[in-house]
Amino acid sequence: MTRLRRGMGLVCVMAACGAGALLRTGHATLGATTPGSAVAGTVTLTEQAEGLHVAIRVTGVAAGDHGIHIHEQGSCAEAGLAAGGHFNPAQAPHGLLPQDGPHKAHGGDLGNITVQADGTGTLEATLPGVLLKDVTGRAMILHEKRDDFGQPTGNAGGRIGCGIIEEA
Ligand SMILES: [Cu+2]
Repeated sequence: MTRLRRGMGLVCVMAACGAGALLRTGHATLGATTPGSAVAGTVTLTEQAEGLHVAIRVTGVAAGDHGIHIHEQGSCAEAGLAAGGHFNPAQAPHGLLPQDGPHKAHGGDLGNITVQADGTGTLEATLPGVLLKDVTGRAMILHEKRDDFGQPTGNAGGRIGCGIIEEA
């Protein structure tokens, strides 16, 4: 029986099935934090055995690397400042979670998304030790500048895009 259930779960991964599936999925729609900005994006989150898989696509963003993190609060007000600091349940230093692991990075440390000359960019990353319920209702923040992984939050500057993570 256990084998059968595992097998069905795997099928769901391939078919990306929705309600009733073993996998939980969530999403966020990123919008600009300031009037007149064309920043937009979509985020899809999928719980997997290795962690929370996050797929991000942005448009209308200046070319180059931009820090992107899950922040503590679920608000995009005040040009994104109301989202507060990084989601950091382990009180860890700032880092790159997929590479550094949960003891050496914040739960929301996704690093950078690279934006092309046409203003689009994509990022796929898996956050080990993070469940969808941990981040549901929190804000995904896209920054003005590159995350240089300096302490305490990577010096990524202003918050140009923001969206609240919801369970799908
Ligand atoms: Cu941030």
